[in-house]
This record gives sequence, structure tokens and C-alpha cells, in this order.
Amino acid sequence: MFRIRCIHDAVLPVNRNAIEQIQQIIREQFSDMADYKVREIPEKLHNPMKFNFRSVLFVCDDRKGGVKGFALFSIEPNLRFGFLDLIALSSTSKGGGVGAALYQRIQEECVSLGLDWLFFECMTDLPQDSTDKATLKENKARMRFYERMGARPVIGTLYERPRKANFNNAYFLMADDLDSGRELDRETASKAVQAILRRKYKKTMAEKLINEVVDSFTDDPVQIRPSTYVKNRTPHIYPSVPRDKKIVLCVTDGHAIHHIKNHDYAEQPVRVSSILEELDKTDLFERVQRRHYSDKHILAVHDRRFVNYFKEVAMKIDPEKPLFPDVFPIRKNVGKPKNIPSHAGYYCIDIYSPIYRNAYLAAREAVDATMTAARSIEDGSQFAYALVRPPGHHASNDSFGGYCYFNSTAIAANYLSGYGRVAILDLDYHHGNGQEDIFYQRDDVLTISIHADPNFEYPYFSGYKEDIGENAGIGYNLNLPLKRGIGGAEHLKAIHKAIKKIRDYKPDVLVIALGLDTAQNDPSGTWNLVADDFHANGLVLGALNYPTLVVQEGGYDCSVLGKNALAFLTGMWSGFYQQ
Ligand code: Q9C
Ligand code: ZN
Repeated sequence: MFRIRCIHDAVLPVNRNAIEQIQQIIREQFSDMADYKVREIPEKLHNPMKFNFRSVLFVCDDRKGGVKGFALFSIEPNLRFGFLDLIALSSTSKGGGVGAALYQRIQEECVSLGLDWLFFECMTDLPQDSTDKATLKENKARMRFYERMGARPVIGTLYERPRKANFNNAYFLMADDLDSGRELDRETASKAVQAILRRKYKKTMAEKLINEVVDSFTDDPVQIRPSTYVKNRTPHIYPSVPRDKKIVLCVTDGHAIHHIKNHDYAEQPVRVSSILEELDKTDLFERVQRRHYSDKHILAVHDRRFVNYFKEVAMKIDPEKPLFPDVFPIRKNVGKPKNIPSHAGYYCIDIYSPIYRNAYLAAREAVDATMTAARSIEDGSQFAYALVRPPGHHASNDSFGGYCYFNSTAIAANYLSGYGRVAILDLDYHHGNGQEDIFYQRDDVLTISIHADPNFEYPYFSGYKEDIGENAGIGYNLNLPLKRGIGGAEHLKAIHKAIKKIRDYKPDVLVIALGLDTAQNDPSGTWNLVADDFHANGLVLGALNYPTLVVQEGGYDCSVLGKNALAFLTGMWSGFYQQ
């Protein structure tokens, strides 16, 4: 099995590793131009518009990081065509369908970007251009492959001629109409050819020669050679969102066991299903199975005694009778808690999070789902969304509260900080006191929270703008408390302040704690965000171009939760892919 993914940067370890293997494939297979190409790849990713084309690198790997092949692809946005610079397979991957999968992925990319044509070069399959029989046979096989994929050579021009004088081989210009059935008009073709030759052969082809080739496009429409090898090809059907551009979605499917049946308890199972129902109407998500992660990831963030207490006492309690902590010792001269229910208050900050078995099991599952989504970011996905409950952002190192038990956001952020700088942006209506506390003394995880001013809103004792971090963490915590009753415009202003801080920090990964209780009419908030505001927020955050993990936190008005979540996520997606 293999997968194809798009590499946008040379920063994540998984990407750096892939690029090294790609460079190795180039050295092995393109001895004549290896040095140039090896340097070209990271440079193009770093500065995609340098050559006036936008470059995209697709890699096919075995999911464990072993590269099977790659394709370097460029987009000419104004002339609306794509150019396939290079496609190559590792020596052990020939004939396994990798080439076809990569080529199809590029066709899908062209279609999803609204491009009209895909062009590339392919050695001619003409006997007079081949030095020997074996080469001719290879060239014919290659041409047969491309015909099968839907591309054919442009003929009746000088494209392949003058190049033979400079290089050992003659190359056809190949044209793929992406199964649109359109003809290649002369003007489109000559503009494209000019752009391609100017860029690709700037150093080796004189301007005069380039013009000669361009001028040789006299037929209108340009002639495209009929299929010679493949008859009755079935047109390809393109998905609207190619697989590797989808947002990875991991859901806690067992969350509904955690169900507090008090009618005024807002954190209900229907929150997740109402969001999921909305996401399922689109083609934007790739649902992945939740995997199990060991306790060590939780213990890297939460106090062992807290974790053990929660687990042990939860298991003792009747699932029908959740226990609401009611005595809080404020931790002055109190003895260590014995693992008994009446000591629950020791680890708890308020009366909103009962202890019981299913709360433990569901919170544990939320951690697994969030870690699964985080892993997909580590594996090179651009976006992943952990749709989980119970939420986590009020849980700190050794305390729980505010419907939260384990801080899934912080656990995933801490895990991701193992290979890069992480910024957490908490957008829940309530202050993200959990992450603040957990990372307060650290500079390798930036914590930012935009929330209702704690002078009037839960959690009251934290979230003030004076709280900027401690020791090494000074300057790495930012609180942006806002007034009661604000709307989308004021909220977006705060997001821009957060963005400035995030940009200065230069994170490798962004983690967003997505609370939707900022919405108009949310029972636990006072703000007035509507779907368009969530979309606008997503847009500016997606445009930051960081691999982004989104973790579901609060949000309690189920009549709009799904709409707002989807608005945020589509905004984020568009901000990245359509900027
Ligand atoms: N009258 C999250 O959004 N306040 N937690 C409840 C009930 C507690 C919110 C007020 C708010 C906790 C994750
Ligand atoms: Zn909240």
C-alpha cells in the first residue's frame, strides 16, 4: 500500500526526510542534470513564485516514510495550465502503479484548480530519434503509459526539433486535456510554450530559438496526435477534493457513554453528532480510525497522582450516578487525598465536571482521538480536526473542571513539541487556563487565548492580560480578554493580534482549541459570532500556512454548532489552498 501527499515545506522532519530520498532518486536517475535538480527542489518549495510558476511537490510513500516516487509540478495561474516538471520512481517501485497514481494525482490537482491543460515533455517514440532498439522500446512504453492516462503529443510544430541539437534526446510536448474534450487553440498553446521554454531552458536555449519554436505553432487548433497505442480509453472521473487535500477527521465515536442527564448540563453527546451531521454533507474530510496511545502522553502533561485518582475513583462510581465534587480544600495544609470519592474536590476547580467511570473512559478516548489527529499532522497532513468530547482546555496539570478532564489539546501540543515549535491558539469563549498553566514556564510551546474577560466570566481566576508566563516561559503566554456582547469584527481584531504574535514566534505547527461558544445565542456565552465570522476567522488562520491541528472544545447551541464548525474549517481550508 502507498499513499500520495503534497509537500509544502522543507521543515517538518517527515518532509525533510522525503526530500532527501527524492534527491537520492534524482542522483540515481538523472545523472546529466542531477546537481541542478537536487538544489532546485527545496528552493522551489521555499520560494514557490520565484520562477513565476507555483511549484508543488507530490510524494508517494509507503506510509512509513519510504519514498516510492515523486512528481514536481508547476502551476501557471494566469495562463491556467499546469506543467509537470519531473516524475520519477525509486528503482524498486517501477511497475507497481505508483507512476499512474502520481500522474492521476496531478490531473486531479489541475482539475481542482480549474486549469485547462496539463503539459509536460516526453521523449519521442520515433525510430529516427532513438539511438538504439532498447531505447526505442522504452520510449514507446512510456508513450503508451501516457496515452493510457489521457495525454498525447503535440505534432506539426518544431517543438521537438531544435532541442535535439542541444540534448541527446528529442522531446515531444505532451498535452493532456484532463478529459475535457477541448481543443488546443493556437494562442493558448503558443503562450504556454513560450512560458515553458523561457523558464525551463532559459540557460540552454537562445531567445531566437525559443521564438522559432513558438512561431512554429501555426495550426489552429494545434494538432494533437491521435492515440497510437491505446484504443477506447475510459475518461477519468475527478473527485472534487483530492484525497490528500482533505482535512483529516478523527472523532471520539464512544463519547456518548459520557452523558450527564441533568437537563441544565450543556456538555451533551448531541454536540458531536450535530457537528458530524453537518461535516458529512461535504466531501472535505477524510475520516480516520482512532488509535490507542499509551498513558505516557497523558503523564507528560498531567500529574500522575491526578491521573491515577481520576481513573481509580471513576471506576468505583455507579455510571448512573455521576459524583459532583462539592468540597474544595483550597490546598492549604490539607493531607494528601486518599483515593476516595469525597476527596474529588482536591483535584477539581468547580462543580461542572462530575467524576464517574464513563467520564474517565470518554476523556481517555478524546485523548486518543486527538493524538491520532496530531499524528497525522506529524505524518505530513496539512489539516486535522479532532472532533471530541468531553473538552479539555480547563484541565491543567493536576486539576479538572469546566466540563474538562484531560487536556487533549495540551497533550497533543506537548507531543508535537517533540519535533518543533508549537503555537496554541485557544478560541473558546472561556479562558484556556489548562494550557496556560501547563506551558506557563516553557518557551517551546506558545499559548494564546482569546476569551471573555475573567472579571465577569468563568473561569474568573485566570485569563488576565498581565499573565505573560514565568521563567523561561516569560513572553510565551498571551491573554486577550474581550468585553461582553462583542461581534465578529472585534473578535477578528483580536485574532489579528494573536496572528502577529504567532508569526513572530515562527512555529512549525499550529494547534487551535476551537470553542464554538463564541456564537450568537450560545447558552454559556455572550458574544455574537455567526457562521460568516467563523469562516472569516478560519480564512486568516489557514492563510498562515502552518500545519494545523484543530481540537474541538466548547460550544453548546446545537442548532448552529455544525454550521459554525464547518464554516470555520472550510474557511481555514480555503485560506490555505485558495490564497
Ligand atoms: N451556569 C467549556 O466551554 N460555566 N467549558 C457554567 C453554568 C462553566 C465551559 C455556567 C463553563 C465551562 C469547555
Ligand atoms: Zn467554553
